[in-house]
Amino acid sequence: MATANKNLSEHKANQLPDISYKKFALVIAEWNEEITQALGTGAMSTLIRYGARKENIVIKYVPGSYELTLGAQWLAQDTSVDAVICLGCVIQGETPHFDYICQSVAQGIKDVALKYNKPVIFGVLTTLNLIQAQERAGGKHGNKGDEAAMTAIKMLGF
Ligand code: DLZ
Repeated sequence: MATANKNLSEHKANQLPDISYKKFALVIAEWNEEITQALGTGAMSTLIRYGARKENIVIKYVPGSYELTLGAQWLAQDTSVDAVICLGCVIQGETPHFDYICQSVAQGIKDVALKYNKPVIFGVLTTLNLIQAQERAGGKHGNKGDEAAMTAIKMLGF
């Protein structure tokens, strides 16, 4: 699933909606904290850069990516929240644990989006090693937290 030549942060001029009164909720996994904090910083700076107000952005933490789904559900059920952005980093280990977590969180986030009928964005890195994660959390492949925030903004303009 290569992403060369594709970056979700790209957008056409005047394509984005006014988000100055939109409320965003970030739910961030603490596992692989160095990476997820970088994703969070990227997401925050993109939201602010495109017009969100700091006081309209809530940040919550969960222990690991597996818990992102429930965290997202708790945030999405608040009718004042317009979009939820889930940020995590799952790195493959020696056991099939990786597959179970990735599968669960991807399905779970989709389920929450459909249940609450609002954007719930999958900003979860699923990488083979730490280097791949670093490359996508402010390294040579950009910052996927930034892209997750931009995806939320674009969905609010749907
Ligand atoms: C247990 C676990 C492992 C092995 N690896 C990761 C990981 O790479 N990334 C991540 O976000 N979380 C990991 N976790 C923790 C699980 O997501 C979860 O928090 C625990 O299984 C408790 O439900």
